[in-house]
Amino acid sequence: MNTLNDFLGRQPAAPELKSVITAVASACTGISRVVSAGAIAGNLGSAGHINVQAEEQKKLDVITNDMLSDMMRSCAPVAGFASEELETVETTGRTGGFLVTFDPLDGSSNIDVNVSVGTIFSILPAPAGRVPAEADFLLPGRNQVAAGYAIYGPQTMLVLTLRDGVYGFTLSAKDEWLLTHERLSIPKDTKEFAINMSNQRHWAEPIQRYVDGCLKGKTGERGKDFNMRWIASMVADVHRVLMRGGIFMYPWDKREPDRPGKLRLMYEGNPMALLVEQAGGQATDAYAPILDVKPEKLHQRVAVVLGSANEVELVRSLSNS
Ligand code: P6P
Repeated sequence: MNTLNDFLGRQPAAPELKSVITAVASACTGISRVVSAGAIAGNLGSAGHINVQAEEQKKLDVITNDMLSDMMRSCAPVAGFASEELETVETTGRTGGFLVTFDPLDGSSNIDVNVSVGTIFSILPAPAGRVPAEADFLLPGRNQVAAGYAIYGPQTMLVLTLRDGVYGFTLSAKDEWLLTHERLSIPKDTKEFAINMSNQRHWAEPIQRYVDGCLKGKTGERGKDFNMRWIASMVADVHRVLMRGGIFMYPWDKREPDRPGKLRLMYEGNPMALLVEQAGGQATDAYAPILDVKPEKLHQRVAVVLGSANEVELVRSLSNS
């Protein structure tokens, strides 16, 4: 079977980009082993402090952030990186090459109950000839040169795009990433929606209407029954959408009206939006493509409605009407 190395060897991308992807994949191999060791290695539970997101950090949030950060520091084409777990960007002193943003362990609230979690990453061009500043990271998602995630589930998989389709690699017992999924494609229609229903009373009216239509199923205007899923790990929910279609939503809600949504643009919304668009789906903030959002802050949040194109388009038309 083809390895990630074989695959990258066939891509017309710059060797420097390929080495960044190889470095991220290598870190994810290590993270997979650390995550699966769980309680045996004493890695579960709280790290005992609050991160920049005002969320309680798990031990594995810290461990995995350190693993990825160390890997980025030692990867020559990386000029700087940003993490969900770090208040601001870190520069490597090198110039040119690439900027990497990542969520080292997405869904970590699921760790202690052994539910799939993942690492999400986004790769952007670095400014030429100078050490990057935080402002250099604030590029719209359309500027990403590559993006992907690792999902630590029954299999550990790496799902990756270099802007020419979406490819899946499965981690072997010999720590090789084997190409197992070529050109993932999201069906245009679906009968499966993913949203945290406990927030229903807080959503904007168009989202209420859309979900209500799904719940009414055959008895309502949709004329077909729907299924619902909510894993509460974005990586796992989006992976399911990439594998079999569906619509994933984390919309704005009125509990924090000044906050666009819960998920973060730079290392959750943008990389997932690139993957979904590359797989023939749509990814919006309910109104417009996520990839067109101009970032203002490193840790800014974004509403997310992504997946099967026709379903996302329906939400978008309801929201814009
Ligand atoms: P809720 C995990 O904490 C996360 O950031 C995403 O991975 C996931 O989709 C979402 O939050 C789950 O949020 O409010 O349902 O727990």
